Amino acid sequence: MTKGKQKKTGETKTGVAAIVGPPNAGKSTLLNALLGQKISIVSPKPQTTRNRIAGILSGDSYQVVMLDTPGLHRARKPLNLEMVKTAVACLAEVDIVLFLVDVSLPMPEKQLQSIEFLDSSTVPAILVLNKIDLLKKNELLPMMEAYGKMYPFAAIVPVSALFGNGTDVLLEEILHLLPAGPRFYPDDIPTDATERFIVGEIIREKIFLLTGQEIPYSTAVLIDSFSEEEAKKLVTIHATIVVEKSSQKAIIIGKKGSKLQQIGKNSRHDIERLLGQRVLLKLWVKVHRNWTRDKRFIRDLGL
Ligand SMILES: Nc1nc2c(ncn2[C@@H]2O[C@H](COP(=O)(O)OP(=O)(O)OP(=O)(O)O)[C@@H](O)[C@H]2O)c(=O)[nH]1
Ligand SMILES: [Mg+2]
Repeated sequence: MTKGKQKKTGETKTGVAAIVGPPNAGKSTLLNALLGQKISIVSPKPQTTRNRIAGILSGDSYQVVMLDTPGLHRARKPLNLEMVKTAVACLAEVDIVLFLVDVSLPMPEKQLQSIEFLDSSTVPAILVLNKIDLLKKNELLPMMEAYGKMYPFAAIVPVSALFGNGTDVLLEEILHLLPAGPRFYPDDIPTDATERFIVGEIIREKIFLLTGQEIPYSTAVLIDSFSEEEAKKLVTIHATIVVEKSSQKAIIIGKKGSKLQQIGKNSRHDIERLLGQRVLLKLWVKVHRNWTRDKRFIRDLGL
């Protein structure tokens, strides 16, 4: 669906679409489903995505740059404020907004709150009702009607990002709203993110999946070095997991280093798949006291 050579004739629809919405709605899962490949990390915990991540969707007659964004929420901590700022900034620089909600939640306060963010946007918005696999059939129509009353959406599209249902209809609706224009990227590039960045994200994802409570939210990953030895077909990566206090460092390391080993093993598996090469991954854990409040450090993380 997403791949194909550029036609010599005929017009190409191009533009930029932002996927925005409350935390945990499935924005990153949708980006991966549209691309047919995983570039953005996913976890069952909210506030997994921290940066703007671009996926490039190329087909015979279109090229759409899709921006995955951090979840819109009422933030207080500097890290979270920067995350929300990143998402809101995307609203201003795109041609289309895909506003994604989780239909398995009863239209709660949080989803309504984040619809308010659309008031600052002047571009057409498509409402994407995600996780329809969790809904009974007769529940969908009333939900579409209720959401439809909240904002003048250009279209409402039910999908299951997890199972890839409805994503073809969504793409049609997006193309319907896009103008003809020149391509921004070669067709075979799925993202503008660097391998280095994605490697850091993979490690962060494993921490989200393997640790609880505040640990994932107190963790950042820095790639210290990334060196390829072509002769050995081996990539050696050194990375530092940054936490906010020493008690968190002990948790990440685990009994006799078991937790850190598990994080390393699961990360390496995914990184090898990403790079198509063997990987030697060395992880360190470092305390940077209260880094989630350190604006300069947050900026260094690319936010
Ligand atoms: N059942 C079901 N689960 C889904 C679907 N889409 C996403 N999920 C799950 O929802 C959870 C959150 O998915 P993410 O893609 O990380 O959500 P997100 O909106 O990017 O979250 P943040 O980055 O934290 O804002 C994960 O456990 C996904 O597997 C879906 O269509 N159906
Ligand atoms: Mg995400």
